[in-house]
Amino acid sequence: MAMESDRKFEEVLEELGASERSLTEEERMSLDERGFVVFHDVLDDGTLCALREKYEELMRKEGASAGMEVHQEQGTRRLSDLVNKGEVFDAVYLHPKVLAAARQIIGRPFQLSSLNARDAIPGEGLQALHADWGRRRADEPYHVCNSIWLIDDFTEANGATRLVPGTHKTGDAPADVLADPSSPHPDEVKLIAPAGAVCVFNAHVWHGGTLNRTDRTRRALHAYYVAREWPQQLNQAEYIRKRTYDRLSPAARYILNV
Ligand SMILES: O=C(O)CCC(=O)C(=O)O
Repeated sequence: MAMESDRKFEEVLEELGASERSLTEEERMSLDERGFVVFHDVLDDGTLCALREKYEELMRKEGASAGMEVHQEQGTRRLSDLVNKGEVFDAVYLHPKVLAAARQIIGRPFQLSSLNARDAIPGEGLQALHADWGRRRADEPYHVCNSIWLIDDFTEANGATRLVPGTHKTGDAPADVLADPSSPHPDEVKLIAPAGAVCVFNAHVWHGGTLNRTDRTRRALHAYYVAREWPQQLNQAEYIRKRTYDRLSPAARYILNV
């Protein structure tokens, strides 16, 4: 018999439009086998424009403290706690297809862990391959799912994220098994797609930002989810602002765990 918490979770997803039918068989298979899937044209031009404007407005407003609620990183601009920084972000972390993919990966009730932004500035951005979780035993379920929302085109040259397909199944942390996790990996693939696409990935997959060799920045949002029994990257209940809480539906509040 389904537990009460599972039933509630299923109701919430249904209410937010995420159901069995949200993903094709091929998309489900890609998530299981490769560990990621790319959805194209998720953001229309108007939304992209609004997101870019808000992104730059927040960068101007927050200056040197931008990103500090979660993480600041040399050579990048980062923003955190976007749940509370604009209604335009609601449709990102509550997107039905993304929630359906997170369900497929995590397989049990989950919550938003954090909603952040990252862009690699020209000449910067190379990250070591990493997973967003430590080592995982073979009998452990997957705990985390991440999604990268392309606010600019991701190209071969501008610091597109690399992912190593299938590595979620190894349970290994790249730093433990690779001589140099910053070097190119023979099996890595780059996320090359136009702005408006979203890559949802099993966050146990080895991945990382690459070097931006262009003269323009490369912006992305990261909506990150974690199984409900684990702490969030940003404690949403601690950070939630009244005006955010008031505009959200009970289902959205459930995803935030507020
Ligand atoms: O922005 C990217 O390309 C990936 C970022 C990432 O994996 C991280 O910051 O942990």
